[in-house]
Amino acid sequence: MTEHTLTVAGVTVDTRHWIGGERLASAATFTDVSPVDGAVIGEISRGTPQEAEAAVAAAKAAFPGWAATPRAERARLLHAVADGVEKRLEELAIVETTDNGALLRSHRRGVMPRVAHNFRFFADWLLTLGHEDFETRGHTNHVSWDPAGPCVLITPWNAPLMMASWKIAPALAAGNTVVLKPAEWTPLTASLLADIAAEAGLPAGVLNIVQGYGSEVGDALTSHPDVARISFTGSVPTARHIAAQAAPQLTPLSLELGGKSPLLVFADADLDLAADLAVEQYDNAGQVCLAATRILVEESVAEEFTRRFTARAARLRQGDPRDEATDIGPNIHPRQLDKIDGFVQRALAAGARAVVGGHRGEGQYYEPTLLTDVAQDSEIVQEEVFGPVLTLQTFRTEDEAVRLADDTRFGLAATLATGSRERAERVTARLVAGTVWVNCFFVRDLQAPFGGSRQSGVGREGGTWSFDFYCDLKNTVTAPKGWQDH
Ligand code: TXE
Repeated sequence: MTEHTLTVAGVTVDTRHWIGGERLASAATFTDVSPVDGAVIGEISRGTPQEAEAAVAAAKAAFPGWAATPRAERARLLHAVADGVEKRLEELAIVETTDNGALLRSHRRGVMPRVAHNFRFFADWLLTLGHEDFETRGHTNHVSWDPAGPCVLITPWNAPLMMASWKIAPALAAGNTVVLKPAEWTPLTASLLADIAAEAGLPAGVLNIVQGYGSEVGDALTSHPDVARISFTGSVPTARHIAAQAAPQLTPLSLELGGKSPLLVFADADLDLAADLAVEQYDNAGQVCLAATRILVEESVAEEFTRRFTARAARLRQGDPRDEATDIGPNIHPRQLDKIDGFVQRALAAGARAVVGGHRGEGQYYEPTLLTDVAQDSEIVQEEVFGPVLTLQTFRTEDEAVRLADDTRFGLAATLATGSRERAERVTARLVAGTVWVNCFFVRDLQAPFGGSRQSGVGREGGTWSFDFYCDLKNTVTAPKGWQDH
């Protein structure tokens, strides 16, 4: 360990920013704490507006060179980043688990392979990105995808490297340069990614990372006139603030925000599958924007569904996320835990009944919880808890199910459990949601659009939609004749 590094499970992590291909330390630091056991991991450079400014300047300086780099070369470098992620997969997995408390087994087998895949996917897509030509009155209209410029990417703590790669890969593939601001609760894997990118040969200034608090470095990034795009994943209030900062420059925004998604269980469903889908919503201790946290069950099967759900919930093992046998780890921060418990205790005081859980666990753990006897307009049904807390309501008709499912200010996702294809098609067509899962959950092809409606977000990413966002589309109209050269 040196003054500017720390060690997590034998892995050395640089605690400084990564700007213009160099490490840069701030005068001040903030303390990174592990949610696994509350232990201090170390001190991280606490960015200032000056460092944010330096990062944007580095991204701006690197932009012309990177934008002019042939696509095949950009794709090769992104594949080299993916190679580095795969080579250091075990290290990334243990560091991420220590930093954010999500399960090591998920990081090893699901999340980190997906991080590498994000880089490969957008590298390959770049090579297929075509040009389109139209003709009008003999004039060709040639549509091209130009890189937009420096992009600011702001990521949350619930899936730190996953979210970072989901934004960095398409932004860089499109020929943009990037300033990443990771969440202050989970700064570590972004720093490892800087090492990986440098080893892969990514030119200096193409990827820059500023650590620190959103409230301290955020405005300098999001109000900067040289920033061409802002992509943000996080909370609705922060999104509103960022949108206001970006408004004077009219900087295009991609916002992926919270959710309060429903799981609709119809009487014709396979109830074992429905119960499996319901307990799956406790994944990552409920800190998943897509989680179907409102279970809506047809009244005639509610009792049987609840019986099967509680049996499964009782078998869940809560504990150290580094242990392969653990199903539910800790929540990210004492502040989040207070927030979760506040929601639950207010709901109980308002007359809700805890079918499962309803309390804090040891340390930074919250018991998996299922609340019933909740009103549709109550806080617990309307607000995102972001913890292992589900509600259960019943319905009698399909109309009622759709009405309850749709009655929030969010529109991120919905999950249906039904044995009827016709019903699935009917209900899906009526729901407002960016993603609908039918008898499954969480599976998603990267070619498909991802994002939310209403206050769950603005815009879609994935496949061609990512390139739509990270590119300036240009139409060049050329006259049929008049050339002087030969
Ligand atoms: O989010 P913030 P918080 C929801 C979830 C959670 C709640 C609060 O309901 O309980 O948000 O979490 C950066 N300018 N989600 O407070 O503040 C911040 O540093 C620029 C859902 O952690 O939105 C971090 O990098 N950036 C969600 C990022 O924004 C700013 C994931 C997210 O933090 C900033 C996370 C500013 N002024 C929380 N202020 C999802 N959609 O998955 C903060 N940030």
